[in-house]
Amino acid sequence: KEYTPPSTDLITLTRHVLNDGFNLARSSAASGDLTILLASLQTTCKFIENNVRKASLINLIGQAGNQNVQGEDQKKLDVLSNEIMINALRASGKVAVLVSEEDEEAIIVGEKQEGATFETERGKYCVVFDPLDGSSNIDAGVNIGTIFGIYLVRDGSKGTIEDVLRPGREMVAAGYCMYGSSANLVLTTGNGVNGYTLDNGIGEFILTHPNITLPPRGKIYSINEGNSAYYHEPVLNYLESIKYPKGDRKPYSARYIGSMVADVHRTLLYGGIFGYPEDKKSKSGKLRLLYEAFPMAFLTEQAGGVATTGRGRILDVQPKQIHERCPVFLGSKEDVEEL
Ligand code: AHM
Ligand code: MG
Repeated sequence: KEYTPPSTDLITLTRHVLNDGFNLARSSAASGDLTILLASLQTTCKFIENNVRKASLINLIGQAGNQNVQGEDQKKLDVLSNEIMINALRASGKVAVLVSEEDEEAIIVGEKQEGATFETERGKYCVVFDPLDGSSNIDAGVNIGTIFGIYLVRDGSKGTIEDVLRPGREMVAAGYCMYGSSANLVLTTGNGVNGYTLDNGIGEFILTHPNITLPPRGKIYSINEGNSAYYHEPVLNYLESIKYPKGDRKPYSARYIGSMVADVHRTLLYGGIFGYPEDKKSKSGKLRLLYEAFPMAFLTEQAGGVATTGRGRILDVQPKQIHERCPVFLGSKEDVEEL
């Protein structure tokens, strides 16, 4: 058999952002700043990944003993991941506003924080993030992930909450890192979607999934059907139509992990439809608009798919509050249009 040597010309995430295939035109700022910010986000993902892998060994499994702003019990890994992100992003000097799922208030960088001995330099980006999504899956070792979206502060603004209360279509970049059998960082800066896999040996994210494109139609549906008793009729009718199709179409397969990052990752790669609808119990669904729905909708559209609330384009929703929720359906164009 012929020997195929491993590549000696690796495209790392940083190299890719600096040189290849990236159009940073959507951010009118110098691209160098965004590159530094993305480098800082990469480091946080590696740091979190390292803790996720060791969690069972170093007593990081289980509850932290407090509740977050959504009234949910925080896990130790939630709290740790949040601190990792806030510290790294503040230290980057490139951010003005941070919004985390785990913190009730937005953090305005540059204001002296309680207990801090110095003021952090304020940059021109705002980062909205869920440091560790899919917390209910942590203790079972199922895939979890970090989700982030990035805005540029508005012209003339020094960084206020208004800079993040903007429709998702104004984001300049968005992505997630999935901690699964490998760590995969998937990113868009408004010019398509690329996926990178962490090579733990050299500590770099390597381009492994260039130009991720959703197939126009899939064969998988991903929704928590256990909530059917609460679903509104259009959603129930849609589910019926894919489980008992007419003509020669085959029924769809069900796949639901309960970690948005993992369910969306699979949807981006294999196609199909993912949904967390509004229902009779949860009037706006469960997922958060700013740091769950917007980044995933941005990625989906950039990969050629569609992302809707069921009433309109997710990226056009005007947020009123940083932690508000939003119904989500996203995936292959034909599937979502059919829904
Ligand atoms: P979390 O931010 O508290 O982890 O909740 C968000 C998660 C998503 O990852 C996932 O899509 C959804 O909750 C699953 O919810 P459910 O268990 O109701 O199906
Ligand atoms: Mg979460």
